[in-house]
Amino acid sequence: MADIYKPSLNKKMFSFLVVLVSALQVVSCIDDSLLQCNSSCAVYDFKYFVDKLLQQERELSTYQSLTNCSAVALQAQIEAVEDLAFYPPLIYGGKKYLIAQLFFQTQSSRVAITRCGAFGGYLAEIDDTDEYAALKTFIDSTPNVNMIMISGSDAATKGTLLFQRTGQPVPVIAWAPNEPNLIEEENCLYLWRDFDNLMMDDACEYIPFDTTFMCEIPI
Ligand SMILES: [Ca+2]
Ligand SMILES: [Ca+2]
Repeated sequence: MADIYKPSLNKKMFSFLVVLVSALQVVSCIDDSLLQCNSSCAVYDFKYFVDKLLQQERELSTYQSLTNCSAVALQAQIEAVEDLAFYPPLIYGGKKYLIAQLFFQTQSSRVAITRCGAFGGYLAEIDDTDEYAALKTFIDSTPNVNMIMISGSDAATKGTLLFQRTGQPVPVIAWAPNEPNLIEEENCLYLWRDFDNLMMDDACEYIPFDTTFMCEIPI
């Protein structure tokens, strides 16, 4: 029987567990009253999300060694978690783009980068105007979101945006009206749906209600 095990699978399993732990940490910080949420407020249905993760953790624990079948099953489990945590994806240019559902948002660009990495990617990097146009259409088709964190930070030098992953300059800039503010703590780059998905700078460590992040994952 052909051996379909790949070295990256162990990494993916580890990444999955990172996501699991992150999600449980999020839940551990929320008020108990939110756990009473039911399907009438699905956006914050943490209990459903946690139950699914725990169920999948139990199934993962049965994989003492990776056989052909369990490797396929594990990939299916990872994709199931992806479906829970993100809105339906965009496939463009050999990449998968994922916008985190609002209950999976984070209050830190560092955590957002970790969560994208857990799924094999990074904060979305707009490399050219075609990619930017595709992402604008994608955001317009995604419900409930307004500000979407993408890759880009000027924490090192105010006014000079660099991709966090590579340190390279952000090549496409299209500011929304009155942006960038260049306020000291506004070091991260966002797309702003209310302004035709033009760009704004805002804080990396504070995310209001309708803000989330977008991952880009090579496929
Ligand atoms: Ca890109
Ligand atoms: Ca700003």
